[in-house]
Amino acid sequence: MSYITRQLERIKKQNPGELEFHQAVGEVLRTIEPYILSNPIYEKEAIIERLTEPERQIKFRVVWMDDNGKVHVNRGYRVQFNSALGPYKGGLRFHPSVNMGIIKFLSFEQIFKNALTGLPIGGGKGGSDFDPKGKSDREIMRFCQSFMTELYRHIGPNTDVPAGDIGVGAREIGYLFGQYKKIKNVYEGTLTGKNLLFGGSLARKEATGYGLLYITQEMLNSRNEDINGKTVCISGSGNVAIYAAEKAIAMGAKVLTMCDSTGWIYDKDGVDINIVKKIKEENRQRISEYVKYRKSAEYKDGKFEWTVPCDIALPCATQNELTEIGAKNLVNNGVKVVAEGANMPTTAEATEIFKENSIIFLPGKAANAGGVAVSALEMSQNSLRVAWEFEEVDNKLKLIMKNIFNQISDCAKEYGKAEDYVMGANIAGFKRVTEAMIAQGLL
Ligand code: NDP
Ligand code: 2IT
Repeated sequence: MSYITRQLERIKKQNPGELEFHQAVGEVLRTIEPYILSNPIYEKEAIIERLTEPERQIKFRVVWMDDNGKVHVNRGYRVQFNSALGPYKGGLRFHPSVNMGIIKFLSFEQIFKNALTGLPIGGGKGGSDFDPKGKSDREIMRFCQSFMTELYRHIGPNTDVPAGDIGVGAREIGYLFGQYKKIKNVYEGTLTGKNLLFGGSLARKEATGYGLLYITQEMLNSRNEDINGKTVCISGSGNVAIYAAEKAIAMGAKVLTMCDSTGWIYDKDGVDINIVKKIKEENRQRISEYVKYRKSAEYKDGKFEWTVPCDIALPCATQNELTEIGAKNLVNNGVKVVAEGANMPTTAEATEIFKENSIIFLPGKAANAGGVAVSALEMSQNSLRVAWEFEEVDNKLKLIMKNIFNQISDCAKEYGKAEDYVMGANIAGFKRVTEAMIAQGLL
């Protein structure tokens, strides 16, 4: 049995029931297996054992009271996975599906993603099984305050810097920041994605979606192609999806679909992103509202299965949303590119279908790294006590996404499969992190 097979079996045994974590580790280790096996130093240094064991896992009780005086208890999590390259860095997710396996998979992915940005950030992730849907502003505030009343002791600008993810945006970050400041009596950038009034960075809100389009354009450039004139299907209608759509439209593409967890819209004339922003960002409504504003659009209840023909597919909602069914629909309809805005949105089976059909596939840990990259730029601005202009941050983001594409593409070429960006991203991220780990000794 190879070193990798033994490790994968151990990981399953030692982390029972953590399916998404098994999946994320399996995907990384299998794609880089030949590379690891041809470099005996990794086994000698027990690198896989160390890389797959979080430095620290925190799990805590969060008690809060709703507007009717009823008391609720939720679980809070923070997984501080790897600090070889910098303070733990990664978002907080508030969603009823959250459990330790999901936070561990996200945190594990974050290690490699953050390494690819080239910026000094380690990997971490946290969250809660709290469901923000249907809660009042005050309830959200009380939950965030209670969550931070435990989390504050584990984080800090040089230790661990959380940010947003599903269910956590600028409003939640504001409440979390306020409570952190009150308890610690320090005004410091220990969270990113903040309001511009208290240390937030211009272009952070847009960064993940914009970055996704920058790297997609970079990849198309390398093939003498362009986004201009292409059709794009997007899933999700949250932070990542909205700014991916905005940038795709600005680059001359036509966005045909968006969705949420209740249903999806198809606008044959192209999605009007200002309507989506109004519905989602301002009114916090369901995507079904969209058809009230646009005659060219239709709404369908239920899961979006990528049935609308397009050149480029951008899954931007959640993990394992793009299954075999969706992959077959995309392939049959002639999709050319799939780029992941969400974290691990494509199942292993669906990824295989894209591979078999030579569909260009940009994995999330490279393609959605723009968000965390601008978070790292927010940390820099906070340390310097400066605020850069939008254009300056946006230009840095473009450069970072270009560098990421070059790294994963060069790495894919070097290890023999020029178009295999999954392998390219995994090897490039792995090399950076493990080199730092080895240089820092046995930890
Ligand atoms: P948001 O909460 O802003 O939006 C999430 C979107 O996905 C909503 O439209 C939501 O619909 C939909 N969604 C969530 N869960 C499900 C589900 N189980 N089934 C169907 N639809 C679902 O989150 P973000 O846009 O920030 O995050 C989206 C993805 O991008 C996640 O995978 C996240 O980890 C990843 N990501 C986010 C980054 C960021 O900077 N925010 C950076 C890099 C990656 P509904 O409202 O109905 O729940
Ligand atoms: O998955 C991710 O990269 C994020 N949710 C953003 C993390 C961050 O620290 O900005």
